[in-house]
Amino acid sequence: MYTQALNEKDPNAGKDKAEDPVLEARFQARVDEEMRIEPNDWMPAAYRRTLQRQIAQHAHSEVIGMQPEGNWLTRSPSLKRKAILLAKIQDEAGHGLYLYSAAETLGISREEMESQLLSGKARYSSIFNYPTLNWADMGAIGWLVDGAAIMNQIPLCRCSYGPYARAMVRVCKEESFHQRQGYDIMMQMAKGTPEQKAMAQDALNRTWWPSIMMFGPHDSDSSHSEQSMAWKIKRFSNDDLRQRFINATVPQAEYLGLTIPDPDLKFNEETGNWESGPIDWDEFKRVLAGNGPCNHQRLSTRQKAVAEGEWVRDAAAAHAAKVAARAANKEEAA
Ligand code: FAQ
Repeated sequence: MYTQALNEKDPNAGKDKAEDPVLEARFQARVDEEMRIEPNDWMPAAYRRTLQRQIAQHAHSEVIGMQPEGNWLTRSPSLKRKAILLAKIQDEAGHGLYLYSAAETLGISREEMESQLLSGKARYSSIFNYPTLNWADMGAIGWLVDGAAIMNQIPLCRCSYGPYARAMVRVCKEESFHQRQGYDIMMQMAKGTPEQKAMAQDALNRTWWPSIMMFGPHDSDSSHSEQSMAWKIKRFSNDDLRQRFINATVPQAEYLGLTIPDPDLKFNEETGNWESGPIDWDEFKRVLAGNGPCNHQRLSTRQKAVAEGEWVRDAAAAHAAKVAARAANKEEAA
């Protein structure tokens, strides 16, 4: 998947001295010329750290993000819906693996990332700390959460770091299917019985603001945006992408006949933007600090799954060792 085998090692790689002005200028010039940075290239230590953090956070989000949907697998309303949901959740596991692999090319091991997640030290997207209370939540997650993810991740296909950018191409294609299946659920519910429509509205009411927060703090409070944009890790600011998402989503809610739970939402004729009311950043900070409605549950479920899967990993490793030993014996005998 990655081309580092073809990418000859830069003799300066590994000597990540951010203070080396010559190497740093050469690096920035490559970024400015839209050339991709590959694992064997020299890069500033802070660039490496930023990507390790962002990609790991992204991978953890995919992995933890399976839980709110897994909650509905056994209660899907039909076999077809169950098969679709199962496929979506499997895609998310795949995205997690892709992303952990991309982060590993930056010199951090998967074990280290996993232990950061399990210890509660690593972040994952705030959206996944909310409960999924009715079936329409599966629709709202696909429509809004995957919709926000696509808005954020399409520009990441042009991220300056090659392995992350390439991983994003497939991820975005799959997110696009996820978004459409979510909107399809919403359409069926919103055009269904009054009770179904009420469930769809309830799911929208609960998912709207957390999905708006997925884009991160306002630009003025975003600690990483300016540098990440200069490095072309990010192509658009948090507020820009949030605005694009709101503009795309408001007409979709109208088509469903649902109301966005923002009494201050208004269309600005001059800018062509749907302007949102104030975002509750105190809630965002609470969730980031580990005090959202499901933080504890989501982390402990993951910790339990890792602990309970230990014997499977041990058995697989023992089997692989036996196969390797047998092959080595055969080679010796021949
Ligand atoms: N939640 O300076 P910024 C998905 C943190 S995948 C938690 O603006 P940055 C698929 C940020 O890390 C969803 N933490 O940071 C799916 C930083 O932390 P620090 C995940 C957040 O990195 C669908 C601090 O706040 N997507 O949904 C959040 O430049 C359905 C300061 O913020 C990605 O990760 C947040 N919402 O921009 C799966 C995409 N926002 O350094 C299952 C890649 C910010 O203080 C079901 N990531 N923080 O520890 C990104 O594009 C960026 O990392 C941003 C944040 C835009 C999220």
